Amino acid sequence: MVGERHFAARDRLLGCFSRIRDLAASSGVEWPDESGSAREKLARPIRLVVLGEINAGKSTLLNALVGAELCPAGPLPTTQRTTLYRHASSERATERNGWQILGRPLDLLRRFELIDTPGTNSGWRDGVFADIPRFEKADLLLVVFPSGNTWTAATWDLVSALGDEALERTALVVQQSDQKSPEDLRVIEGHMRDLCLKKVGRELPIVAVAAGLALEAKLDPREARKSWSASRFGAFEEFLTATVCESPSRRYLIDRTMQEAGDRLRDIESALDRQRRSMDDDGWFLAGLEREARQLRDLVLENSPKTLAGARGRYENEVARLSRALGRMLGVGPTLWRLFVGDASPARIEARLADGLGEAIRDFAAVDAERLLEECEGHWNDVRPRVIERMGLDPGTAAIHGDGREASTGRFVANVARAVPGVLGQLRVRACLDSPLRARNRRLRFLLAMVLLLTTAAGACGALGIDRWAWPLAFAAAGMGGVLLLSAWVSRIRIVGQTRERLRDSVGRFETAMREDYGEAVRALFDEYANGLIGVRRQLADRQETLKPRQDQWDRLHLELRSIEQDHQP
Ligand SMILES: Nc1nc2c(ncn2[C@@H]2O[C@H](COP(=O)(O)OP(=O)(O)OP(=O)(O)O)[C@@H](O)[C@H]2O)c(=O)[nH]1
Ligand SMILES: [Mg+2]
Repeated sequence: MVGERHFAARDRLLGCFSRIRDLAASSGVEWPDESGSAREKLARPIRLVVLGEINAGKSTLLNALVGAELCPAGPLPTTQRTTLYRHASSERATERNGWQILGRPLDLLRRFELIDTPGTNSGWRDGVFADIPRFEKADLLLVVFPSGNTWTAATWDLVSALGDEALERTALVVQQSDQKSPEDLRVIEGHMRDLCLKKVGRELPIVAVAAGLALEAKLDPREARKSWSASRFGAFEEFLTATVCESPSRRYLIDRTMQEAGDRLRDIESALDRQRRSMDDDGWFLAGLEREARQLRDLVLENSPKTLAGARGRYENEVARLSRALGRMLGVGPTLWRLFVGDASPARIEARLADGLGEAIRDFAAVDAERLLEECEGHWNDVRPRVIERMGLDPGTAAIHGDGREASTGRFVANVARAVPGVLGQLRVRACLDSPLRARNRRLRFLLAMVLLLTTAAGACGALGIDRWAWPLAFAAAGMGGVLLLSAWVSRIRIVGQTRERLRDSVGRFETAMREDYGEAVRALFDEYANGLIGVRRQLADRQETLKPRQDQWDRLHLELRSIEQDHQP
C-alpha cells in the first residue's frame, strides 16, 4: 500500500501521542490548544486531487488507488461535481461549499482524502477553475491527461493558473498508457516536458499509468500478474510514496510531532515532580500537625502534677467522710455490739474508702476528660481549615467529636479509675486500722468482762443479803462501766484522729499512685484524637499510590518515544 512505512511510523507516533495525552489528563496537566500543531497536521489524511479533461481517466485513477469502484467512471462525461471522498464508518453523503462530501468505510481513506473533479473542458469547467485556490491546498495535485491527447488547452490553462507553491506539489499523469507503446510514451513525455516549460517555466514530474488495468488487477487477482505490470501502477504508487508520504515536509511533520510529544512528556514529568514534592511537603505538614498534637499531650502530662493536685480536694473530702463514718462505727453502741459478734470494721472501712475514692476519681476524671476533649477540639478546629487549605481535602470533624466523644470520655474515666486499687494499696487503710482496733477491742473486752463480773458479784451479794459487799461492788461495777465508756470514747477519738491524719498525710502517695494511670489515660485519649489525622495520612498515601503507575506509564512512554525517534532516524 502507498506509504506503508510512513503510515506505520505515523500511527505508532500518534498512538504514543494519544497515550501521552491520556497520561496528561490523568495527571491533571493542562493540554495546550492543538489547532495548527504538527500532530494535528500529521493526523489529518493526505489530500489528493485529480484534475483534467473529460474521460482522461481521473476517476479511474482514484479507483485504482483505492482498489474499489469508488468514483463513478465511464466513457460519457461522468463526474459532474467536485466530490471529496473521506473515511466514514458507514456510507454517508453531505455537502460543503458546493462540494459533495462522501463518507465511505474504506481503509485507504483513513490515510488519504481523494478529490475527484469534473473535466476541465466539461460544462462544469467554470466551477473547476473557480475552485483552484481550494485545490491548491491539497498535498498533491495530479493533473491527468489521456495518453491519446496530452495537449488539451483547457487542462494546460489550468496548470498555468496554479500558483508557484501549488506547482511544487503538482504532478502530470499520462493515463491510459496501455494504449501507447513505450516509444510513443517517451515521445509524449518529452513533448509534455517542453509544453510544461513553456506554460509554467518549470518541469513537473510526469508519470504514465494505465489505471484501468491496475483497477482490474486489484479487483480480480486472476488478472493481477498480467495487468499489474502492464499498468505501471506500482511505479505510480512508489512515486506517491516518495512525493507525499516520505517528502521532506512530511518528515518534518513527524520530527515536529516527536518534539511536541517530547515537550508534552516533559510537562508531565515536571507536573509529576511537582505533585511528588507537594505530597512530600504534605507529609511533612502532617508530621508537623502530629507533632503539635504530641506537644499538646506532653504539655498536659507536664501539668499533670498540678491537675492531680486538683484531685486532692476530692481526696480530702473523701478522707473527712471516711473519718465521720469511722467515728460512727467506733461509737459505744456499735463497738459493744461488735465485741460480741466480732469486728470487721477495717475491711468495711476499706471497702467504703474504695467505693468513695473510686467515685471521686471517676468524677474527677469525667471533669478532666471534658477539659482535655475541649483542648483537643480547639486544636482540631485550628488544624482542620489548615488541612483543607493546604491539601484540599476535608479531614471532617475530630475523631473524639459527637458520638465518639462520650465513648472517649468513658474510656478515659475507666483508664484513670484503674488507679483505685493502686491507691488503696498505697494507703494500706485496713492494715493500719487492724492493730489499733484489735488492741482497743481487747481492752474494752477486758473492761466489759470486769463490769459484768463486778455486776454479777454485786447482784449475788445483794441476793444473799450481804449488803456490805453488794453496794461497793455495784459502785465498782459502775465505775468500771465508766472507765469502759471513757476508754471507748478516748480510743475512738484517737483512732479516728490518727486515721484521718495518716490519710491526710498520704495525699502525696495518693497523687503518686494516680500519676501513672492518669498518664496512660491521657496518652490513650490523645492517641484517639490523633486518629483523626490518620485518616488524612491514609488519603495522602492513596494519592501517593496513584503517582506510581503514572510514573511507570511515563517511563514506558518515554522509552517508546525514544525508540520511535531512533527508528525514524534517516
Ligand atoms: N484503456 C484504458 N481505458 C481507461 C483507462 N482508464 C480509464 N479508462 C476509460 O476511460 C473512460 C473515462 O474514464 P473516467 O475515469 O470516467 O474518466 P474521467 O476523467 O473521470 O471522466 P469524467 O468523469 O467524465 O470527467 C472510461 O471508459 C474508462 O474505462 C485505462 O487505463 N486504460
Ligand atoms: Mg470522472
